[in-house]
Amino acid sequence: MKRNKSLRLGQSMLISMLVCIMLAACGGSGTSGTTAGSNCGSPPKLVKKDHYKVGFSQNASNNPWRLAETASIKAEAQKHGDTLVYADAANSGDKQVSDVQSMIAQKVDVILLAPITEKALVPAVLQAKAACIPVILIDRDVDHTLAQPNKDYVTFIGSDFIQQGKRVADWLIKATGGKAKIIELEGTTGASPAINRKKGFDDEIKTAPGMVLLASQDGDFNRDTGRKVMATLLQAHPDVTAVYAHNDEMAIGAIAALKAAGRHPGKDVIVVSIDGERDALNAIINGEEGTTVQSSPFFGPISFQTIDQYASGTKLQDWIVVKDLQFTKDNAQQNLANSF
Ligand code: GYE
Repeated sequence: MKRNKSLRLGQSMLISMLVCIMLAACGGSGTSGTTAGSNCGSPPKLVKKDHYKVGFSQNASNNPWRLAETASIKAEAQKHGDTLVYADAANSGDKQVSDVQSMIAQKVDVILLAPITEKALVPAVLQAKAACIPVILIDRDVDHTLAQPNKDYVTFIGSDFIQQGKRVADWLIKATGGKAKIIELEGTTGASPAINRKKGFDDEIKTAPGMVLLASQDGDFNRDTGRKVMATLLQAHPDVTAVYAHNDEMAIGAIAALKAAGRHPGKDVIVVSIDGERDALNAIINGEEGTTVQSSPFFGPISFQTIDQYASGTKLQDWIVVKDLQFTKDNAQQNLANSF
């Protein structure tokens, strides 16, 4: 009897050990992001292949920047003979999480993810990790207190947003002789470029006492939202002399709002922004915009090169920094052909 009991105990221990090993092998299904038992690496390794099945989760497709990025990724996937599983989250964090989950279910080899905000996609990043699928973040980062590069995901490929904001501020301080009353149109609340473009700019203008920030509001990186927010803020702050928009789309919207209110962008109000879209370069050429600091959307080549390096076992940096140009009336014309 005693012997039987200990036999049963031994059997059940063996079964639970086996279940543990099986769960570890498939990474478990939890969303906690713990790596306990996971045997596919932290971040998960990518087995070298001639052709990959690559997931690309795009957060939106409603502006030229997003369309240029998607086209760049698609062209490069084709060049490499890779299969691309593409999804557009249409500006919804919830949809983007389920897009990534669907890529996990389709067993893609690796996921390129452009997370809409810093926090919304963290569970999806951790779920991919638990399923042994490496994630490479492109163009926007996640909150590092919740998920870390070289651990939960491979790396972040993207611009230095703080530096972009600082460069715009430096240009504006010079152009205005250090005296301006500014309205700031922010990108999507919680998105890493919105957080850091604000920080870079706001910190820099504090070094010039004549630079006054009148108001700062979310325009969702969107042209029409930017136009509407600008129209409202203009009524409360008719003394505005400069507009800083976190992207070109909102700057173009702000220019429309200024003109509709009888103002003269480029003359009585200086408009500055970030991205390097064709419409912004044209606005610089015709004198309605002052400067735009580039934020390149051409992520195809660098993303697929990073996939190859990762599969070859190259140790990657936590952040692969994309270098940006700056456009003013001196070089806007000559860069028009490469814009988007
Ligand atoms: O500047 C903006 C887009 O995440 C860097 O998002 C990107 C930004 C880009 O909607 O236009």
